[in-house]
Amino acid sequence: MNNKRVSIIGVPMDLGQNRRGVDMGPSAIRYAGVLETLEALNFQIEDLGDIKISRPSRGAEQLQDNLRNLSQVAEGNELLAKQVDETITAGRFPLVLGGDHSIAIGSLAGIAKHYENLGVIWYDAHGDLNTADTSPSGNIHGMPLAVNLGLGHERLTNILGYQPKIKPENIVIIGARSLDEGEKELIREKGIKVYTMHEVDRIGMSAVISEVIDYLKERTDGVHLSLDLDGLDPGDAPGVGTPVIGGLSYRESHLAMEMLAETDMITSAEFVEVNPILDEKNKTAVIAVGLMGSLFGEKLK
Ligand code: 6HN
Ligand code: MN
Ligand code: MN
Ligand code: MN
Repeated sequence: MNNKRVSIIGVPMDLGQNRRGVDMGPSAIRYAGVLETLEALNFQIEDLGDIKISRPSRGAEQLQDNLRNLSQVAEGNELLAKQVDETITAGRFPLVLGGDHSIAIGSLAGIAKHYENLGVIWYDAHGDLNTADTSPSGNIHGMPLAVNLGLGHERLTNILGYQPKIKPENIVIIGARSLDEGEKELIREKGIKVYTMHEVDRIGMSAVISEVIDYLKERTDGVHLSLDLDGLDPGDAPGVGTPVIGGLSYRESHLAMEMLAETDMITSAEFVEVNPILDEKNKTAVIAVGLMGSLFGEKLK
């Protein structure tokens, strides 16, 4: 990692889905030692604390137009976008800790304005490419990648006043094994590059990441890593709200992070969906911190 100055931003967001507890993700990840790990690697760390997320009032209608908690999710993401934007303007690397994956709406809004061609690595069991029209759940954490392509409700797509945030050809999804029909259609229509579990099984993580690096290197001027812990197999990372069997192992994920570290191409990152209530003794947060260590250049693991 070229940038030695890192700002940690916690986002205790659990309103993009139905299961409570993922709002405690940032504390669990701090408790698992993120600051100590990165400081030991000689990064200069600043912890900006947590973004304020407002709660919906009790009994209020939360699902409007198939978008659960739209206004709270939009408001939280507006605050996050500003914080991330300021961090990059100050020349620092934003490391965002979730929270559910709806927070990728705010982080990418803050990041993408600083690049002509931002690349995005979406490490996830899911595509997160639904809109209110295709979503089976109404959960906004299943929509952030579509939102960043400019598809979806204006309150979400237009954060910081511009859209789209990213181009479809600059996205690579890794680890997908649970895609909804509407998402598959969008992937075909937009030509989004996807390495499903099938490709990982077939050619191995080493070849997948080499291809991803070559692909993004020639077309992007910065790369954001959006890592959903449910990309990993629930045997390794049980503390997630939407687990899908047959996922990436800790070893494969660790290798992916190491190979990315060697390229110095990652310019921002977020680790999301750690849910301590569903976890086993903070295992998933510990794994998240282990992966961050590898991404930031920890050797001999
Ligand atoms: N995530 N595709 C399903 C939905 O409800 O749209 C699951 C989404 C999961 C989202 O894990 O970030
Ligand atoms: Mn996700
Ligand atoms: Mn997921
Ligand atoms: Mn290793």
